[in-house]
Formats: sequence, structure tokens, C-alpha cells
Amino acid sequence: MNIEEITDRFDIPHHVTSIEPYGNGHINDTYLVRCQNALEFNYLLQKVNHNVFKNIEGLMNNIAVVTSHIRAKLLESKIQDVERRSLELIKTKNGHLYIEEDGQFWRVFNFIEDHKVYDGAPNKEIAYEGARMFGQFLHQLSDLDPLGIVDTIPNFHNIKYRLSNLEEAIKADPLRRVCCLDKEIEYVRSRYEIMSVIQNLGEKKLLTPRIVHNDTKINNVLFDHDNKGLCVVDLDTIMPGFVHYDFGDGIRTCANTGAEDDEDLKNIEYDLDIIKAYSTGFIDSVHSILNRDERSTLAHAALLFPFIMGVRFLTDYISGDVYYKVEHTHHNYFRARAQLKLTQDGETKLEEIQQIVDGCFI
Ligand code: ADP
Ligand code: GN1
Ligand code: MG
Repeated sequence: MNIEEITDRFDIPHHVTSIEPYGNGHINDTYLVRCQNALEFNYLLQKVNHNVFKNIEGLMNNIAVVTSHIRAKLLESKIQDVERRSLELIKTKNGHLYIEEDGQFWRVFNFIEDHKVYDGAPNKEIAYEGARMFGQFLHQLSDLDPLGIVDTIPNFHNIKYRLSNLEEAIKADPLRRVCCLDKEIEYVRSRYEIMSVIQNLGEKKLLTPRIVHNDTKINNVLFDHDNKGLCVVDLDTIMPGFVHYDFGDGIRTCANTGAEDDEDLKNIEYDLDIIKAYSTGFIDSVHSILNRDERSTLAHAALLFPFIMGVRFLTDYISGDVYYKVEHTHHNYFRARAQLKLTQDGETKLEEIQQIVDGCFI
């Protein structure tokens, strides 16, 4: 079945004029479906990455529950433009949430028109606004029944699990890549205890389990032309977790002066002004729901997230690039090295980051 035939199985009430690859994600295959209609209403078709997400039925149910919950809240608050501020799944002509064809899984969303995305925050205003959107999203989900939400990737941000995966990959070493990675592996191993702090607090039940987004890269917020946040996208990883996850991944992607995969390590450091803007936006949205331990340990997420991503990229590099889409042979290596450099920079700035975060709760 070709992509036009796949699209035709969804309940799209307009004539489709083109289907083109879209966006910059590392996981799913995304297409913009343009249609002929007076309102310029278009759609987003996605092939969900089944290698990454094993339980598609559970994942699609999560998304249906969350998008309906958010849409109901927006309608209740009488906000304008609800179609551009929330995702909506377009069902198939048979009323299903997705289709399965030849072992591939496809779904369609409303396409949010006239938006901008940023891979990093170009200024403090964007960092504040992106963070406010992620914080608001977490707040909107705080009254959702957790029993209706399944784990789409078990142990997704469990650093102990990620480190044990790395050790297994090192043992297997299928492409003989480990011999060139002494420096990175030694650094990662030396941080095992300190990077397990949040996981340990969670295991001791000191942090509130919440429904969180879990993938708060700044390019998962869509902005309007005035750089005001429109909508949070990429809902595949919504599942139980801790507030630190959404705070940390946002800081990692907003406040890095270099790129996620920067080959020039001199470009990479944490910009404290951006961290301040991000922290202010996020905490403005969530402060009322956080407990004392969540507040006092939030800053640590600025270390944990580049670290966890460094570990995951390194594991994928050693395993032969089986998880992330890569653009060249050593892409995962450069990603890992860049993320570990950002972690090291965070370590040198931890005291200042802690002060910034504490200041946002006053
Ligand atoms: P991935 O998991 O591969 O990152 P995403 O769901 O994040 O996939 O989609 C990839 C990109 O497509 C996003 O970064 C965003 O730019 C764009 N995008 C996603 N959903 C929508 C939407 N409903 N409307 C407009 N653009 C979208
Ligand atoms: C992936 O889907 P995308 O590109 O927004 C990954 C995140 C990583 C990120 C690193 C399901 O996010 O966990 O932080 O790449 N998503 C999944 O860029 O693994
Ligand atoms: Mg994405």
C-alpha cells in the first residue's frame, strides 16, 4: 500500500493535493498532508516507530486520553483558537485511532498551521515561553487518572537501567567501537552514584509520581508568529514520571550554546541567562503543585538530562546505531560527546543553577 492509499484510509474530508516529509524528529516518520479547501486545513501523517514503541495500542490510547483532556480544558476556559492550541487525532474511516499495514503503524493529526519551531532557544523570551508551555502541559495533566495511562517505554528515564544497557552494549561491542571510547566510558562510570540521586528519591517515594511528557525538547513546542507558545507536540512518551524529567530535558535543549550533536566542543556550554528564563517559565506554571523534595532537587535535572542522553547516544553508537536516526557514521558518537560535555559544564555551574532555581520559588 502506498502513502496515498494509507492517507486515504483516514477520515480526511478534503481532497489531498500533496504529501511531503516534514519536521526534524529523530524517531517517527512525519509527513505534511496538504489539502484543497477554503480554510487551508491540512494534516500531519506519521508512521510510528514500532522498533521504539512496542505497545502501539496503549500508546495511541494514551494520546487519545490526553488530547481529549487538554481540549476539554481549553474549551472550558473559553480560549480562542482551540484547533491550533491542541492536537486532535483524526480517526480512520472505520473509526479507529490508527491503522496497521504490513507491520507498520500510521496515524493522522490536525496540522497546526503557521507555526515556528526552534531546536534551541535563540533568546530568553523563547526559553521562558517554551518552558511555560511544558509547565502548563504538566499542570493540565495533574488531575488526569494515572490508571488510564500506560508506560510506552518502560524505564525510559531510569538512569540505572540506561547505565546497565550501556554496560551490556560495551560487553557485546558488535562493531568494535569500544576501544576508541575510553574517555567517555570512564567519565560515565565515575558519575553512577551522583546521577542516580533522582531515581533513588523516587524509589524511596519522596517524589510525587506524575503524568509527564518525557520528551520536552524545545522543538516539541510549536510557537506562533509572535513567539507565543501554541501547542506541545510529540505525545508518544507521555507516561508516569517525575517533574524533573520535563524540566531537565527542556534545559538541556534550550540552554546549550551549541548544537545537540556539535562536533566542536568549544561551542558547548550552559547559558545561565537562558537557564534562568527557562526555570522561571516552568516554575511559574507548576510551583503550586510541587512538594518540598521536588523543589529542592529540581536543579539536579540540569545535570541528569544531558548525562542520560549522553549515555543513550553512546549506547546506540556502540550497538551500531539501531535506535536513533543518524545522518552519518559517527553521528551518535558526536551526539554523546556533546551531551557529556554539557553535563561537565553543568557540574561546574551547579551551585549557580541551584541558586537560580531556588530563586524562582520565592
Ligand atoms: P518525532 O517523535 O520523530 O520527534 P514529532 O511528533 O515530534 O516526531 O514530529 C516531528 C516534528 O513535526 C515536530 O518537531 C514538529 O516540528 C512537527 N509537528 C509535529 N506535530 C505537528 C502538528 N500537529 N502540526 C504541525 N507540526 C507538527
Ligand atoms: C528523541 O522524538 P524526538 O526526536 O523528539 C528521543 C528523546 C531524546 C531525543 C534526543 C522516544 O526525541 O528521548 O531526548 O530524541 N525520543 C525517544 O534528541 O526516544
Ligand atoms: Mg519530536
